[in-house]
Amino acid sequence: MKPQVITSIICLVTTAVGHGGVCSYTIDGVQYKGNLWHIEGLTGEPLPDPPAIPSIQRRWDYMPILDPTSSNMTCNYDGTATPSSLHAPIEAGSNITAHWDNFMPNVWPDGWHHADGPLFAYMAACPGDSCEGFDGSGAVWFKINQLGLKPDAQDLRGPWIQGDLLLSGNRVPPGYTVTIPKNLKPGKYLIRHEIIMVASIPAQIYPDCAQLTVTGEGTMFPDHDYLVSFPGAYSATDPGIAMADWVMTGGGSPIKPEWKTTDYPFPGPAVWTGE
Ligand SMILES: *[C@@H]1O[C@H](CO)[C@@H](O)[C@H](O)[C@H]1NC(C)=O
Ligand SMILES: *[C@@H]1O[C@H](CO)[C@@H](O)[C@H](O)[C@H]1NC(C)=O
Ligand SMILES: [Cu+2]
Repeated sequence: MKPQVITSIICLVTTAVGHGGVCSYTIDGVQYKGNLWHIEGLTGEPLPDPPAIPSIQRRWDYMPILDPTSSNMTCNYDGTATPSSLHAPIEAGSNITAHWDNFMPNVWPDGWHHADGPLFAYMAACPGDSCEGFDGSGAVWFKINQLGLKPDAQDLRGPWIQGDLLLSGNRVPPGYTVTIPKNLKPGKYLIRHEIIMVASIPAQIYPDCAQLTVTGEGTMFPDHDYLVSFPGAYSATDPGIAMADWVMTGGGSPIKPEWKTTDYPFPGPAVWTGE
């Protein structure tokens, strides 16, 4: 009996550590702190709200979203801007890097724990001249980037580019770098980074939003074919989301015939490049 008890405790802890989100961003060499906001502690005890720090990031909870139609899909939970919310300046055509980490980056010695599944970046134009108060609802989101398998993958079991976010030993989480489409018209935007961890059923979804001021000479904006809502863009039965029984092949069922491909069916709309 004893070994089993120990195993399940380790599993619990591993599961908690394995959750997390985007803890910081880098734009043009400037690092922006994230806005992680715990609603409960390690043993599930409720925690008081921490003092709100001015941040470009919407506050978020580390628990994964297990239902792709949940209201938490927009900008995580609870997705509100901090009282002195900031917008990070970024020129269209330049890069932003999102650094994922575990849910207590100051406590646990290593970072993002998942390796299987895609990475996405979406944007939404904020009405007016601030994103503060904009909740990201409606068909406002367009996809600017998506990453799936690594070039050496033989089938949908991976390896996935998500695995490159894994961190061992040092405290600078490697990031996911995307380029703001260079023809995108200037304005205030939310950027929504997202990891889907497909190695369990239901899949674990980790979105996080941040506020940007996009500058530059762009004049373009995606037409409605590219615009989706969150929740709304995905369903739990999307073939790129409901995948777990094959990923668990390590100890589980054999690979399904439909996963013998390197053509991963990305959920959501086509990528808008503005070209
Ligand atoms: C949203 O996320 C929070 C924190 O993880 C959770 O307590 C809440 O139940 C979620 N809401 C929905 C509608 O799933
Ligand atoms: C911007 O990101 C792209 C894609 O990751 C990369 O190829 C390019 O080298 C980056 N540019 C700069 C200036 O870092
Ligand atoms: Cu996790």
